[in-house]
Amino acid sequence: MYVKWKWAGQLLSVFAILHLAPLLTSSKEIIQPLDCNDIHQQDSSRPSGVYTIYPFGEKSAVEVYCDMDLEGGGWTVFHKRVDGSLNFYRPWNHYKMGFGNPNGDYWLGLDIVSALTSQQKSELRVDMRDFLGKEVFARYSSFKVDAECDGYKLTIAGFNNGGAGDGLTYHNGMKFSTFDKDQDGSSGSCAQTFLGAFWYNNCHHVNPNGIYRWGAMSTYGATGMEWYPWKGWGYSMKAMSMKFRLVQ
Ligand SMILES: [Ca+2]
Repeated sequence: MYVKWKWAGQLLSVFAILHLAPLLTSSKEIIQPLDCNDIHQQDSSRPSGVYTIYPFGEKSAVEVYCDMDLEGGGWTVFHKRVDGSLNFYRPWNHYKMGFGNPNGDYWLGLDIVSALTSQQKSELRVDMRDFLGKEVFARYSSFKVDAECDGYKLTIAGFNNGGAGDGLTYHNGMKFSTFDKDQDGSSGSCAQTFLGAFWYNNCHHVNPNGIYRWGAMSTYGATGMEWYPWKGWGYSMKAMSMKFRLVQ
């Protein structure tokens, strides 16, 4: 008798799993987040870390680092350099598609940044740290990156100083350039000269994708991960990150 009831119980369990599984899956699909702000809105107690977002719908899962601490959280981090372990001197296609690991050094990709900042009004925050542990930031109340057919043009406004100074207004309105795609405001190639990839003008006040150089170095000027208004062109940061968030 006992055995019979045990079988019946197992059959009931199988029945429940088979019939509930589609319901569980579909409820999951409904809450697929577009960006880190969506994740934060769903549950504001979630900590900073790596999450999955769906910037182009249900088949576009991508790993991203979300900052849930700064100024209330909800920031989608699209550029992060913490230890120099990753080479950022890369071609156009890498900057378009993204590279690295969001647990460490990485670049999310211009297609995603463009899609998310074009759909909704966004703000930008850039954080940086020197080798003595001092931290500063720059914030911009408006940040947009156009589509690839428009050269991923940068539009930025509303500077707010967190100690770093305004390094990005000089780059406003510029298209993105890499060593194999020159769209800068110089007769030469800024990406090749300064060993990075950015919205170069003629050429830069900041070089977040420059080479990792462990602080001050006078040779090969302006090729490091610099932020000129804070430390000049001869000092490469220990860490830097760039992040955006929906403006409510
Ligand atoms: Ca040029």
